[in-house]
Amino acid sequence: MSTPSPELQREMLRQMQTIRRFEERASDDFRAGDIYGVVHSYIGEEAVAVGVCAALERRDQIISTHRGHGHCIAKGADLNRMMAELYGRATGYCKGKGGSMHIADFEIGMLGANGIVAGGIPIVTGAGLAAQLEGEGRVAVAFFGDGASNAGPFHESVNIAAAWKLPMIYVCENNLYAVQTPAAKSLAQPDVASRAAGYGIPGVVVDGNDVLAVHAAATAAVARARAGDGPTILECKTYRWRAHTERPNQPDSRPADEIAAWKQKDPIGRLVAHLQAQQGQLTEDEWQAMDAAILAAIEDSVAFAKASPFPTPESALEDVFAD
Ligand SMILES: Cc1ncc(C[n+]2csc(CCOP(=O)(O)OP(=O)(O)O)c2C)c(N)n1
Ligand SMILES: [Mg+2]
Repeated sequence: MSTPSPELQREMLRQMQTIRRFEERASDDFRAGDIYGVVHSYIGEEAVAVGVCAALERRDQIISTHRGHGHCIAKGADLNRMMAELYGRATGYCKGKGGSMHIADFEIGMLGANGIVAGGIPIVTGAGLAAQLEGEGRVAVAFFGDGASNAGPFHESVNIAAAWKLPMIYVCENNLYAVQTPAAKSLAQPDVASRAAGYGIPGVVVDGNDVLAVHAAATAAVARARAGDGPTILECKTYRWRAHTERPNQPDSRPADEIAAWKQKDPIGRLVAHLQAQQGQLTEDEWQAMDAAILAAIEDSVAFAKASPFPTPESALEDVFAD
């Protein structure tokens, strides 16, 4: 397993903690009524987005899901524009008209979140085809859940990507549930990655709460895609700590002891412990300072959002591409 440099490990820690602090604030502000639409928290799953995106270059492209803030942050999105979008302000990524599930930033290769389960997978497979036709070695990555893996667009996309050897990585975030439905009740086989055999491509299962393991597996899949050898299914076993959405009445029937057990496998705590166990790589003071800087950046993003205007009523008819 390739081990990333201490600098890259600290950067991955910083990104995971940024996602966690962003999500904590987004949940609080949504419950306070300051954020519109809905918020799906990525807390507990941070190692997947960060481990995969750390294996990518800026020019590589990703697509996200309804639970998309983590992917945006890991690909380098601007926190101010993200928070402003959640706050429905004109300075947001979609000028305040999209909200949490529609953040995109083509400049950094983030092709968008998507409120349609499995809806992003064919879109980013098209990006993989474009990358192949351009021939410059870019790769494309689909993030999607265990629930999405049971939808037709997943199978159609993987089939054509395998047949045409597209430079794709299909990253399944298997957090064991689709809303309230346990994966054990909806998947014919426990591992989504085992389906890769049906398409003649590699299927890899990895501990999705171990950012170093995710990064190593993603690095291998990216190398394969860049070399023209085609797609990989990378299944990351993980867990969301919070209910499906942040709505106050959101049901959550998952067993309390199961939630508690997964919190013991905290991806952030694990990397902190790993770095601190190696002399000089992260002192307690450095970790506290890193967290304080992240909290300050989140606070700044909220101040930016609150100081920004709402979109004008007339702007509702701008940026409309069909009527
Ligand atoms: C086509 C479609 N069907 C149903 C829904 C409602 N829905 C939103 S999220 C979700 C579950 C998705 O589960 P999974 O893919 O495992 O992602 P997770 O929420 O666990 O990250 C469902 C059914 C939807 N948004 N789109
Ligand atoms: Mg799921």
